[in-house]
Amino acid sequence: MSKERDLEEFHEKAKKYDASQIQVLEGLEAVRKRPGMYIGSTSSEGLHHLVWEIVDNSIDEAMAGFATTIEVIIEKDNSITVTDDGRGIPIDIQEKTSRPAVETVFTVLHAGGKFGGGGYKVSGGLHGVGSSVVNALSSFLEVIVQKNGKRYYQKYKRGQVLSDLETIGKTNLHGTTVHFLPDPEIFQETTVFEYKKLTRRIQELAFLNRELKIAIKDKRDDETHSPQKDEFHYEGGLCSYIEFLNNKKEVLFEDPIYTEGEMDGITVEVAMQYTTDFKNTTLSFANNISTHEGGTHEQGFRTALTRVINDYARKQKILKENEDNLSGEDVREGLTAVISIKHPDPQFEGQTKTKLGNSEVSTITNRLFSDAFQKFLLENPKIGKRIVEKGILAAKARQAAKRAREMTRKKSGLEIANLPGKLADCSSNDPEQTEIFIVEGDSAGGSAKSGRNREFQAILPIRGKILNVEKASMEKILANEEIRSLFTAMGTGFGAEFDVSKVRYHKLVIMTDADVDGAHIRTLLLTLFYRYMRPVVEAGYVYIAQPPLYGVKHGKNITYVQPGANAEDRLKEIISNLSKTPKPIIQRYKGLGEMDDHQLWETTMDPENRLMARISIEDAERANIVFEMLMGDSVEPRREFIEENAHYATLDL
Ligand code: TSJ
Repeated sequence: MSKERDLEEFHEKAKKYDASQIQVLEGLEAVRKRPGMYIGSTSSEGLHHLVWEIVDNSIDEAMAGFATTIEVIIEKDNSITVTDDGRGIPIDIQEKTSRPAVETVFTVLHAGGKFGGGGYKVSGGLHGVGSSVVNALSSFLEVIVQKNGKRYYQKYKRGQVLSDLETIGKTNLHGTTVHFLPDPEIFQETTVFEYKKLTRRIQELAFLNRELKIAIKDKRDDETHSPQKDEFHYEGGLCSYIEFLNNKKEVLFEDPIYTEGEMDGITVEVAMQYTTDFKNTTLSFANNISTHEGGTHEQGFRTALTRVINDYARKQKILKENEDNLSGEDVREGLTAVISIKHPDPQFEGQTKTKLGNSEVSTITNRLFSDAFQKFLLENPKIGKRIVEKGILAAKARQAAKRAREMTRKKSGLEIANLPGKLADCSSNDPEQTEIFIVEGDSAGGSAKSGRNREFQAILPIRGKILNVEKASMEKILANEEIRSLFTAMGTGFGAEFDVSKVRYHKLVIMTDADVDGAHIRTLLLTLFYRYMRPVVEAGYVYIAQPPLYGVKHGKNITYVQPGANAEDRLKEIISNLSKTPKPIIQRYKGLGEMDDHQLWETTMDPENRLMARISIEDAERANIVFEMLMGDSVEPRREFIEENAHYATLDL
């Protein structure tokens, strides 16, 4: 069975994660002294957290393919019982401790990595403090393991072993049962569980793991509680989740679009469906943990969604040549999507540690989803058309709203006064029409200023030298006057206040020389955008100007050779088509400074003739990697690296 082979393969891979499996042994006393350190708080939140610490282990067993059924019971006394039908926690005596493995699970604080190893783990990042913490914070905890034809039992009190592991009978069943009572000495605010709160997450787990059957039972029967139970099993998995979320909403097409794929040991699942309303609901998960703050999986999905829809709209000619691409926001209007990835080593970042950080995930999600979605659109042209038309409608509404706002908010004197002195702004203040060129060097900046169309093109010269300090740290770069000017000119604010909707130009064009230093400055700027203006990159607002490589002068005429594939062949062809007299003069442009203002306009800035490369989030991400490399110590690989990586896909605009 391929599932088993996959698992075997995975175990091999998992061995490489040895470093993360280092166990820090510490007494459970520490946990009782500072419970907040281990479970966040001792309020109702922390109390419920105990349940997830236990349930997560059963989920891990299910994700590994060994358990299918989990039951959670709130007992009459507000103790909790969790049961699964997995392999049962190992009971064999460990060499290191001379104790049964199961005892170690409950009595030794495991920091990072987990006993048993391998498999995708819920506990991979956010949790990971585990069952011993629950044990330490419980008045009592009992475990029953069923395996090898026997039933084993052990009990603990506030983390201390009460009796050795014992055999309490025979059985053909297999699985683990844990029963614990949270210690009121620790949970002084409340020890009462909320059925609803537990049920919400249990249902979510059922949506995320379609093989899983998970039940919850409330046995309490008092003034405030009556017995009740629920059972969840969704064979439709994420599609069932979408249907649940879109219940009561009008949908654009019947069945949710679903894709599932695997790459480099990372599995990616996406389900989505459009509704006729305006809201976008995107839920994302990594190893069953909700990633509220988003992250690389959402990023990869969004980029792919926007690109695939625009490509499709162009190919099908639903979007005309003279019309702009649909923005990310446009194509997400009315979208309900659930993204769920499983990763052997998820990295959680952000303020609440609910943002997925693994950079490789954005490319993988992008690729897997792109391929599947592209295929879907080709096979379902009616739905494809409906999706594109919905996006076009969203774009029109957005433009109309913007025009209305522009009417009431004309450029005020104050705004101009606040703009940086170096900036030669344009006269239009419609961001959809306007462009800002960031130009390397004052002399090229001068040519650009006099060559531009001042109606819609703004110029901000950047002094290359200041930036071109090898090993300049991001802090230094941010302290740079001209970089700050750039943020001011963009109008988006900075850091936490960053607001992409305030952007003053929808095209931000980096114009640097076609040499190593130029590539370097470009890398720095792209890194800067990637880290601090990411939404601007995601929206597809960042471009790289493509000045010509050659000019062939023949009498009064100049023919230019644009960069791209076969540039040299194209040069030869131009020359061979010219008469010998006067003799053609070939000029190779190394810097922008070699062109006068008119040439710069004609070749590089005029929307009618120019070639620009639009920067995708992946391009910017690559620049970020190059930048990291630049921060390294040796100089030569650094230079080589810049030269090798300074290629970007070109696109006719
Ligand atoms: F962690 C815990 F003790 F709190 C707990 C663990 C609680 C509950 C309700 C279930 C579990 C649990 C653990 N369910 N299934 C497992 N599986 C293992 O620990 C296990 C079994 C076999 C092997 C093996 O390699 O043979 C490895 C593992 C990790």
